[in-house]
Amino acid sequence: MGHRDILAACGLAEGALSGGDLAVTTPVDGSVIAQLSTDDAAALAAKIERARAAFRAWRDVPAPRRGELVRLLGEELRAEKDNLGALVTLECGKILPEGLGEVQEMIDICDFAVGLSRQLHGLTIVSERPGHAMRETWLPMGVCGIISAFNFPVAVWSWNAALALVCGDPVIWKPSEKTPLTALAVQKICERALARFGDDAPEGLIQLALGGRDIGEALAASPDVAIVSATGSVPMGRAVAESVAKRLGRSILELGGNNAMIVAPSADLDLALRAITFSAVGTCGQRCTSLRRLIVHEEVYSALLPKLKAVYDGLAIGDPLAGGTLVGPLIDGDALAAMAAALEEAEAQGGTVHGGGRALEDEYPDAAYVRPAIVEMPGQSDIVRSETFAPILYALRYRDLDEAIALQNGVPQGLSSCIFSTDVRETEAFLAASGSDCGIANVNIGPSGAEIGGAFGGEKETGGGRESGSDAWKAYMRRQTATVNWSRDLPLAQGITFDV
Ligand code: UN1
Repeated sequence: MGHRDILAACGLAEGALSGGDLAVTTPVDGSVIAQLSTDDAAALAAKIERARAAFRAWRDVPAPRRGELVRLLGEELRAEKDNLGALVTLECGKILPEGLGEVQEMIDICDFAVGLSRQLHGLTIVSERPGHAMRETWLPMGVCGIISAFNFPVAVWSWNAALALVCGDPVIWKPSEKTPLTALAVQKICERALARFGDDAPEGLIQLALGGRDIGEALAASPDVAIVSATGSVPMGRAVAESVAKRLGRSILELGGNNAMIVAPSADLDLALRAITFSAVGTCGQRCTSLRRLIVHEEVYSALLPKLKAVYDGLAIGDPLAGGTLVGPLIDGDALAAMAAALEEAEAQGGTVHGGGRALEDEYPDAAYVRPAIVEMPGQSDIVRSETFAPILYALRYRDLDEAIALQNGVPQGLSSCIFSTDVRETEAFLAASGSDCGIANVNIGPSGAEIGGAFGGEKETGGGRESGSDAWKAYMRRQTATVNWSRDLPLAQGITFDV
């Protein structure tokens, strides 16, 4: 399929893709595939107002009925999986199996949210007073703004939107400027689900706002946006957090990661090798969960590293739409420059670089294909402690587990982590309070590729937010504690007497 065919299959007709101020390029070959019109401040304000009105209606629709909308959305996504998956690949450059996997992640979270729509459970609590009952109820919160990044251009929206919608919250989505086409395609899919759902869904329930940083800033600053869920860089998240905190709103942050794998002496090295490769070079190293640091016991280091280098040397780098490709391009030239700069810095800090550099430059002069790099480092220097959104894997040695865990935790980020070991003492130590400090800690699987059923997010500079599964839904609702007196007396709590 040609690029135009992929766009057309997603309902993006050529006429709507020209004349605007926002140029969209495909990382596949660096060509411009659309010129889109963006929203200005006034357009966004109108959208927020519509979402506020939608909230007043949607909050009263029973949650299982709200779930029906998300069920229809999941059905529409199932029907569009191939088309949308190809568009994800075209617009952000991840290989087709990952593009399809991303749409599957959307379908999975829709299924999860449908079940959840009948399980927004609260507690009943015993009262200390006779003839009194207490209960905790979860109620819709308000408009939810979603700011998403280019690397998961649609799945991250769905983690937030599927939950927000069943929780009773309208959504306004500001996608990355680098990936607005997938957002437009998803909006069309939503419109089909809304049309099938009928009149219970108010106008303005699911909206899209295209634009740059100013749109994200305006969403964050608006007191009418009750929740702002933001995925992206640490500086972006910090700006959003400050703006939302200033008005005492609620933010859900999913920011940078600097994810490590500890490879212990007892590890199954073949398994580790496969996990390392997928998590370090998958999505061309542009997942927030990508493996960036390999902390290998000195006993197995010299067995593992040569094998890993051999795997890296044989990686199929190329057109992400073509079958058999494992490594697609970086998103753009800025990412390419950031990778080159990080490798230079790593060398200056004592590193030995294997791989790296541009690939397929003659064939794709305007795209950013690279050879993934392994950098053997003498220690955890500054560059190792910072996140570069590219396939750079820093390899470090360790002698005992305490040292490995200290290295693993010795970075500002706290998203994902893992250990490869068949020694239960080590794996349990890794998962204990004094073990990994990350939101995600895995045993004998890599740090990336999480299922939607668990809560997703991490600590420290990762921002502390949780999205997706488990009880992450609670962040999209307000908790109400109700005490009901069904007696004929008015006893006061704490035994206070107050006779009037
Ligand atoms: C991200 O990179 O922003 O666990 C999200 C994973 C995916 C999600 C990554 N399910 O790698």
